[in-house]
Amino acid sequence: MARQTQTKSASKKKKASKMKTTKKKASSAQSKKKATPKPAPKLGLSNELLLQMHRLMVKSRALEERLIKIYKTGEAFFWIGGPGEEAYGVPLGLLANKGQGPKHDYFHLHYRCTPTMVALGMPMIDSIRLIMNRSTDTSTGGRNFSNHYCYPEWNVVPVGSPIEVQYQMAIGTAHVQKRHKAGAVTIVTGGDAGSAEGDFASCLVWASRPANPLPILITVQNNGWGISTDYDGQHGETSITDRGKAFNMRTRVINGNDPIESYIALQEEMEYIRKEQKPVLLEAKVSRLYGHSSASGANFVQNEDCCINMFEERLMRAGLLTEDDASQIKAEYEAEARAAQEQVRLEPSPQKETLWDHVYTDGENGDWRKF
Ligand SMILES: Cc1ncc(C[n+]2csc(CCOP(=O)(O)OP(=O)(O)O)c2C)c(N)n1
Ligand SMILES: [Mg+2]
Repeated sequence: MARQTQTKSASKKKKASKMKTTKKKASSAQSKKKATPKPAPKLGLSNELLLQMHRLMVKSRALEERLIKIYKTGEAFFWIGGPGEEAYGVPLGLLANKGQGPKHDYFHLHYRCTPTMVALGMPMIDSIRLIMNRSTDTSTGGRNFSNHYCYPEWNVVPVGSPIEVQYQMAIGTAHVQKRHKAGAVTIVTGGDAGSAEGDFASCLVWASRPANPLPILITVQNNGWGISTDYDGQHGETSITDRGKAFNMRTRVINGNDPIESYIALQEEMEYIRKEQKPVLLEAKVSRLYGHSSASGANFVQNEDCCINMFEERLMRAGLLTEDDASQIKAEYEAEARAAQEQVRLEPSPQKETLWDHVYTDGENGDWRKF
């Protein structure tokens, strides 16, 4: 009996101490939870990323507006660029696997991709050297238009002036990447009007062959215009991406004026391409904030949506940015762009001796006079 009582009381004690331990565990878990509160991201992405994207968007806009001023004051012959496409172009640059060679992503860009280049890390002065045609311009040696970038170290192949040829060329790097099996993708960008050209159709055909589909992100930045011809009069298809459906290709239309939607969509589509090694056709609806180019005046267009203004309003409502922060960031980048222009003014123009550098025919410098 005594033994029984002892056993009972021992088991009671054990139970009690077990309960205590469980309670202790629960309360320590609670206190741990309290010690490291994880605020849910207010706008779907981390606050750091949102503020990083905002800064890069403002930087890209400040650079483009400086390029326009350089043109308007007669210090450049021509301007074309991407103000209005920051909310789409910046996420595209941030999400890339940057580097040289087929194990990294390839970029076949067009002339509205300053936001992507800024997100990749291009210094402002590079773009200013290009538009001011200085020999220090690393993209073209001072011999091409603004926004015609070339960065072999980041797989940014030279931007061409004939529109859409990049869609055909992109097939080549996508083929190589597929063979390397490193999960890298080829990214090709262009405009809505240009999608009428044969190169675009060829790209859809070659990207989607069932025997060898390619890891390629085919994008169209649809601003509703081809110089002065509007979209509605030219396109029988409702969306440009509808054309991808005929090739059983994964397609997506996004609001390219929304950096959060753009980032999330691009991340999902790039992950799909890396994993499945198949193409995606993506259309981003964007604004054209300064018209086509300097050929159409390069003046601010009042009735277009401005992605930076809209993003700043959201960041302010979420308590992530104040008006003072926004004007300070803008002033900082405007000053950087102005200082870069002042430096570039002192740099030399290309000389006649270098005219045929990097031009090759049959392995020789291609002086057309000697053909
Ligand atoms: C092969 C070729 N045809 C015509 C032109 C002249 N051109 C330059 S830009 C442009 C409009 C392109 O519009 P879109 O593709 O929508 O791009 P956006 O300029 O609107 O971004 C045209 C026709 C050219 N550069 N190359
Ligand atoms: Mg267009």
